[in-house]
Amino acid sequence: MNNDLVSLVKNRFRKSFGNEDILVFSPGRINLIGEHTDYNNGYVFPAAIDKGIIMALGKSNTNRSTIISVDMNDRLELFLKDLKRIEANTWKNYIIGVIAEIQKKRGTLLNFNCVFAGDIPVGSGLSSSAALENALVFGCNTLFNLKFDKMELIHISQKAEHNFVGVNCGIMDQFASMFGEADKALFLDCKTLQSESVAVNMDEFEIILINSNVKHALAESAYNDRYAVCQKLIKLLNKTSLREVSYEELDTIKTKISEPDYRKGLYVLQENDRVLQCREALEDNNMKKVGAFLFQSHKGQSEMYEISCDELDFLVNEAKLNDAVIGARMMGGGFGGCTINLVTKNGSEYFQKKIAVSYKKQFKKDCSIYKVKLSDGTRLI
Ligand code: GAF
Repeated sequence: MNNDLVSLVKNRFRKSFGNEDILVFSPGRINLIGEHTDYNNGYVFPAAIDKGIIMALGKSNTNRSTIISVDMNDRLELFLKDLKRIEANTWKNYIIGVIAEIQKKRGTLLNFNCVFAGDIPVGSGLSSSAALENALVFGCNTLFNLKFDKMELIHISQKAEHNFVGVNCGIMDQFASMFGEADKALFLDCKTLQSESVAVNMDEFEIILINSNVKHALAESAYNDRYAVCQKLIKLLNKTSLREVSYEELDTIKTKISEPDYRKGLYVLQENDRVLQCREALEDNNMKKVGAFLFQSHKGQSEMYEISCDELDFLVNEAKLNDAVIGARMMGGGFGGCTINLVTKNGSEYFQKKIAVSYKKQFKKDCSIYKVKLSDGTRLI
């Protein structure tokens, strides 16, 4: 927990509104493996991390609700009876979306004040958006005793993203942020929403995230394009999701679709298989094997699903050349953001120094490096 951030949020709330009623921490997430499989009803293997959003909330007697983002140095004044999406791409739509989706189920809320700040770099693939949605939905649920269970809360968060932000995201990010467990990764079947927490033995390894600091301007529309390709494939195959499709079935439409679309479908099928194999390897405590699946996953994402970029490919290739790294791949929606690296503790420092230098030399800009721990999910603090 970032105590400086907690103090910052508390102080800002007290300065603006008096004492807060509740304080929430909602984490970002990593994903070991299983990328772009969630909206295909497939398997994912994420974990919550020790970076996230701190949010203070309190009831208000005024005629509007005020939400302050400390990081953006910005505020939002809302009349809760009349909520509309804002046209511009802004953090405010996450807030408006969550409140609107709650109100669809529980009617207009009483007014409240809210102050939040985070230590997840925005657009880095660590899901600052799900952390924000979950912080707010969890906070309102507690503040107003709305009696949603956690599964309902994450569906509200996801709907906010679909209907107010305009991203057709799956459920992985909201699930991991809400249900995360310290030192564990969550194997999740996105079709049944059954999950199993698997201990990740980090005695010898560290999880190092390397942020390419690339933010693709069209990342959201490119994400939706991938979603659309998968929808097109299942329509042709007369299935409800790619989870229901076998390799043989996919081959039956090979001549009816473009080669890039075929490869994208094939990637999803293969990535689902990799998640299952990776879980076995993790349960056998065979970290080298886990790492090998990460490298394979990156190759699929880059060459088949086409969601990588030069900077991410460079970071993974450099990692592969370093003996201390047993696995690396790009992570999250893609087109920029972070790579995840499994690195031996002994060689980690040297690896970090070396890759920072080579990245700078190659792209004339800095990457950012974070060491993360697997953490518990959204909670009161
Ligand atoms: C983003 C989405 F929000 C997730 O639902 C998931 O699809 C991920 O990209 C890719 O695996 O983080």
